[in-house]
Order: sequence, then C-alpha cells, then structure tokens
Amino acid sequence: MSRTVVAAEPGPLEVDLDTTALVIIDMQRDFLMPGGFGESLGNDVSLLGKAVGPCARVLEASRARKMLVIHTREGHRPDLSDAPRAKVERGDPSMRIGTVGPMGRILVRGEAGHDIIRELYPRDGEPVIDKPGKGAFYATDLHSILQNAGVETLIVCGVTTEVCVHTTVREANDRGYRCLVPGDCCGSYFPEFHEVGLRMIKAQGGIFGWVSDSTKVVEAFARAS
Ligand code: TIU
Repeated sequence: MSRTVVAAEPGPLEVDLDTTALVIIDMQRDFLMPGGFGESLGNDVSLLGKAVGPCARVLEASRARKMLVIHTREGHRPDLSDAPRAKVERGDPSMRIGTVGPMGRILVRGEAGHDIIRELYPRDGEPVIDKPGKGAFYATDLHSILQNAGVETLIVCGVTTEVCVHTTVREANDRGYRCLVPGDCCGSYFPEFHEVGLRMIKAQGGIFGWVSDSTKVVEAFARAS
C-alpha cells in the first residue's frame, strides 16, 4: 500500500499508488505537430504544446515510483481495414486519413506522424496501446492489461481533452476505474472545450472523476506513505 491524497476537485482524492496507472493519451506527432491529422482537420496544433511539460513531469514522477505507465496512439492499419468510412470521409480530401503528408501517411500505424513525440517517448516495458477509435478501451486490450495488473485508479493525461481524453475517461468509469485528470497535462484545439471538458468531468460531485493539476499530483506522490 502506498496511500496518498491528491488535492483535486470536486474534493480531495485518496488513492493507493500501488493500484494506480498513468495513461497518456495520443501524444503523437499527428496531433501535436504541423502536417498531421490534427492540422488536416483545420486545427492550430500549437495549442497543444503547453500540455507537454506538465505531462512530462507527471510521467517522470510516475516512473520514479515504478507505477504502471501506459501510452496510447490513435491510428489505423496501413490498408485502412479498421478505419470506418464515416471516419475517413471527413475533412479536406487531399489530407484525409491514409493520404501522404509531410510526416508520412496521416494517422497510419508505422508512419512518423503516428508515433509519440520525443519528449514523452515510451520506455521499454511500458505498454503502448494502438487504438482505432477515440476511446482507449474500444477494440484494445487496455482493460485486460489494467485488470491483470490490479489497477483501480487511472491518472489520465493527453490530447485532446474533450475528444480522446474524455471518451477514455467515460469508458473507464463504466469499467469501474476511478479517474483523476490533471488538467494542465491535457490540451485541446479549442480552449473553451478544454475548460468545459474538465468542468464536465468534475461536475455533479465528480460524475466522471476528479480534476487536478501536475503540481498537485507530483506533490501527492512525494507525500505517499
Ligand atoms: N480531433 C481531435 O480533437 N481529437 C482526435 O481526433 N483524437 C484525439 O483526441 N486523440
């Protein structure tokens, strides 16, 4: 047991760090760098950059505690057989999923754009979950990995707040996980969606979870018994 209390909203969250995992959602070049999927959808990708530093600090603190760290990547098979037409047939036709951009084929596994940014790159032994959808539980083995490791609480970071982070937190709730979201470790192309997305998680007494920040999470780790 390694218990601590994280300052959070709607209230302090007591967690056992031995049954807690860090899940970092889709910190891929495709979302954070120009020329990838995020930009192909008409977004200003520079807005996501400010989540990288806080995310790196929580990652470092989690590794120091030997916590389970899991990374996810949104993307598809090279033949796009797992990419629904309804998802592919969106946006500018010259920049759709599978078309060639400056970082390789957009949102396709194995391409440079699909990989995780250098600052948060997975270490050997840290599971990387390749997911075809927005939620990290859909069509992946994430739930099995967490169950087999005895995980009860997730610290969920990544991009984007109101899309893949939110979908994953909702999926996690229905599977019985307690979710803590450090807001500054998440980012959105829409600042107002980021804010409202975080408010939605902690509203109604924490309907989907608890919202905190990187400093409070790292401080709580340091206080763990
Ligand atoms: N477009 C957008 O905001 N997000 C995604 O498409 N995927 C993730 O959030 N990872």
